[in-house]
Amino acid sequence: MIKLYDLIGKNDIRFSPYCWRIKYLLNFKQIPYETVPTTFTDRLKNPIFGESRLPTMEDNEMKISDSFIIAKYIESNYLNKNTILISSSNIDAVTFINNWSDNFLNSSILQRVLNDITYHLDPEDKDYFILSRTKRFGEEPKKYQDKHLVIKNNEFIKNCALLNTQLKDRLFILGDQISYADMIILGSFTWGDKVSKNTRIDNNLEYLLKWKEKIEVLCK
Ligand SMILES: N[C@@H](CCC(=O)N[C@@H](CS)C(=O)NCC(=O)O)C(=O)O
Repeated sequence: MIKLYDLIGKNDIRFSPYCWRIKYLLNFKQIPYETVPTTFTDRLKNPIFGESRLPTMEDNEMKISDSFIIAKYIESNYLNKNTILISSSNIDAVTFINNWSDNFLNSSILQRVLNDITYHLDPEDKDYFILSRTKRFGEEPKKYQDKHLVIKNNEFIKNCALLNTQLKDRLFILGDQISYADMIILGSFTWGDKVSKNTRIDNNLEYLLKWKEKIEVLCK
């Protein structure tokens, strides 16, 4: 059975957007899997990871990392299940959404939740997270989040508005068929929802809200 190393925090909270993408894909395709709860510092201590991050997956003696590589592996090795979510006809669009989410949507979420994540970590992980993120962003998570929270028309609001416009005329992110792009974006919103109240979608964005509700059911 597929084994998925899944990032956890305090009280077994699962909050990695990249791990959620894969769990949503596996759930949708009804492929059985088990998760291996893994904290930030478990990953650092366990030599099976090396430079690999979470999610990391083991299947048939193979170890694969990076959510997009994992998703493509699942798509080509579990062909017989349900709909095709990544195909030769949508791969460029899905790749664009993967890059856009990693570079724009996720950073706009991080601006609003970086410090809130620390409340969901056990002491050892919390120390590691604060230290590594302070190094990455050049200031402590609390300062970083506080600074971004006061921005009125911020990046998160703009990204949500863009997604709402995209969903006005189509059922799913890439048209009238569900694709892996839907799982990528839902994974990002799930991350925000799990750790904070700062990434609630505005009630005016009805298309985005309806889409989110629908995909959550389909990927349960
Ligand atoms: N591009 C990678 C990103 C994976 C990633 O950054 N995962 C985070 C968890 S959300 C991680 O493992 N971080 C380890 C760390 O910060 O020490 C993917 O799509 O899987």
